[in-house]
Order: sequence, then structure tokens, then C-alpha cells
Amino acid sequence: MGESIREVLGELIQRRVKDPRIGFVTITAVRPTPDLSKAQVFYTVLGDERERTATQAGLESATPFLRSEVGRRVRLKTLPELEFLLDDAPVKGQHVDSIIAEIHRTESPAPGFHLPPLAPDVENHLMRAIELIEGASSIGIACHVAPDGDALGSLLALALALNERGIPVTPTWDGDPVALPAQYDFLPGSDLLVQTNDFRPPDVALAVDCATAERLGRLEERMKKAKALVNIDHHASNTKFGAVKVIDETSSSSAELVLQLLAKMGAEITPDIATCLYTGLVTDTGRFAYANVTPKTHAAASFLIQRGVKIDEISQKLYESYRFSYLKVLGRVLDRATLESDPTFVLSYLSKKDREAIGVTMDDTDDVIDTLRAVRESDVTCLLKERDDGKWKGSFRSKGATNVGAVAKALGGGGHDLAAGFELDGPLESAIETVRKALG
Ligand SMILES: [Mn+2]
Repeated sequence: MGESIREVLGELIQRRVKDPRIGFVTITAVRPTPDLSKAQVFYTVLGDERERTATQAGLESATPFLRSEVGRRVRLKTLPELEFLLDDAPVKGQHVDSIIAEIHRTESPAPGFHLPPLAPDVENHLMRAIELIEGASSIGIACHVAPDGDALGSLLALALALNERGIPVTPTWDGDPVALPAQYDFLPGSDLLVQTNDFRPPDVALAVDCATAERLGRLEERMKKAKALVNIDHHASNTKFGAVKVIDETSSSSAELVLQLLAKMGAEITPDIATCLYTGLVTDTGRFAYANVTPKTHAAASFLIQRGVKIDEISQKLYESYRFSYLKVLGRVLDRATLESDPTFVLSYLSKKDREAIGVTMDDTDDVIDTLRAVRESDVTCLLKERDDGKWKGSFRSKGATNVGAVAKALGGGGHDLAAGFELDGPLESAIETVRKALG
């Protein structure tokens, strides 16, 4: 794609038009008519009424030159007449956002860009879900308890898009309170959230990122009381609850599937919605590094980036926003790590005393294991963390050779093949011995 009209005009006015009447101009939007015969060019200019009048006169006399330069540099079938209009709406917040959204909508997507197709059966359920959504008098949306980036991103993207369409939405999850965790507090749309207790059975209910209805927690019953329950998920283990099942295990994340739904609804993917969905993609794929990443995933990411996602800002919020005390926790766990043999695994622990000394909660220690596991000598990593009640909460990670899900299950826990957890009573030494035996 070549330069946009807006970029070309901005540069020409700044560099090439030498008319002293023209002040400091910013082109805010270019709105061509559908037949491209005319384009309205909105601009702002610094200064008072007199300077604005002078600038307008200067732009008008430069119009023939600007028009022919645009024709030379932007490949267009027809060369539009240019009409300069002072953008005198208050330039702040919402207004700028909507202008940016407008620019992205009219100029940004590469011509002929489409989302990859879905399997026919998934597509059928998706179209059925859209019918229900479009006919709904109210929509309740819920994700799973202790929501992750994909659950939150999918939930908020749906809420924002449906709210924009004027459909009453109540997005929530089983939480006390329902509030964005610190890591995700940048996500747009949180003002739409309702508390778990305030949620009423809606006309149509959407469950997102829930492999089972139980994952809805206290909301399960109320969600099932809706006239129709739509199950939107990507887990292979999904129990297929609900009347309409938009389940696609080839999607990396629920967000990837929600994007398909919104795009097929003809919903405008605003920068806010794109931010929510991109967060779902990037977190559920371990920053596009896990086996669930497909060409479809990158196509979805590409689609979202074209709609205004600020990748660097999201990455910093998600991955470089630890509290300083996290470094101390990490330091303690790394310093204490041992490389066990017979069987080989990396082992470390964090006691309740450690947490108290550093001043962190269990939640603050969630990501420690990701650093602990990143060594070449071992397939399996185990981290034991002492909870407030004195029990040891164990986490396993495997790089693929060991099914730690099965090992965790044998210990009374559960999880996936490569990431699982369990709980053990008793002193640290006996917990370690139990883990060693289970792995051996
Ligand atoms: Mn997910």
C-alpha cells in the first residue's frame, strides 16, 4: 500500500507550500466520497480566529498544487477535488479516537484483506449465534473464574462491540469483586462490567473461554436460565454445553474466534476492541510462541494491528509491569533452585515466611515458574509454594517429553499435559519426596 492522502497532504503543506499565511496545520481526517470525485480534508491549526482565516485562504490558493501532487504520489483511479475544512470540534479524547478509528477504517486495511475461513460447522454455529445476538433484548456475557488475558480480552471485546450496537450488555465473571487484575487494568471497556451478584439471567447468554459450564462458577445457574446459552470457546476439552456451540479448537484463543464473530456481524473493530482481542491472542499463545499458533493466528494479529493496536504499549503493560518486589521473589526462587537427578527435574520452593519477608501475595508469584523452566538441562520443572494455610501448592511445567498432567493427577491435582498443579500437606521435605517419587 502506498502513502495515504492524509500523509501526503500533511507533508506537502509542511514542506512544500511556502505560503506565509498558512500556520501550523495538522490534517485530522480525509473523507472521500464513495465515487472518489471529492475529498473533504479536515484540519486543525494553532492560533486565533485571524490565523485560522489566513490559513484557510492559504490552503485554498494552494489547492490546485496540492491536488496535482496528491495525484502524482497516491495511486487513485480518479483525482478527487479537495475541499479544506477547519476541524473545530473540541480536539480531545473521544473525538481524536473517533478520527483515528475513521482513518483506520477508510485507509488502513490492505485491499482484499480477509480473515481466514472457518470450518463449515463452526461457521454454521457462528451464524446461528449472530442471529441470536442480533435479535436479543439483553445479552449477558461471562468468562471463567480467575480470568486470564484471553478470557478478559474476549469478554470486553464482545461487551464493547455489542454495547456500541445499542444492545444492553452485562459482562462479568464469578469474582469478588469483579475488577480487572493489575496486569490487565489497561484493557478498555471495564466501565461496562457488572458485579457477580448484580447479574440477572439475560435474554441471550454468551459464555466465553469456558471449557465447562462449571467454569462459570456462581454464574452457571443464571447463565443457564437465559432463553439461549451460546458457548464460545477454543478448548479441545470443551464439554459442548449450551444451545449454540461456537467451538473451534483450531483457534489459538477465544479472542481469535470472537474476532471472527464480530467481523462476520459487521461490527466495527475499533482500536479499543482490537486492543482487547490482541491481548487475548498474545497471552494465550505465550507471545506467539506455543504450539497453538497457526497462520490463522498471525492473520488475526495482522488484522488487529491494522486496526490500531499499539503492540509496544500492550507488551510493556503485560510483561514489563511487575512490582519491584517480584524481582526479590524471583531472586529467592532462582537462588534456591536445584537441578535434581533420578529423575531429572528443576526444583525450587517459596515459603510463606519468604512471602511475608518480601511482602507479596500468592498472586504476585504466578509467573516465577516461567523463568525457572527456561533451562536446557531439564524437561520438567516443579515449584512448591506455601499457601497461607500452610499447604504446599505445587506447579509442574514440561517441555513435552513428560506428561506432567498425569503426574499431577496421581498427586490428586490436575491440569494440562505440559502445565499442571497439585496440593500437598505436611513439611517441605516430605512434599519434595512425594514429588520425586511421583516423577520417578
Ligand atoms: Mn483461552
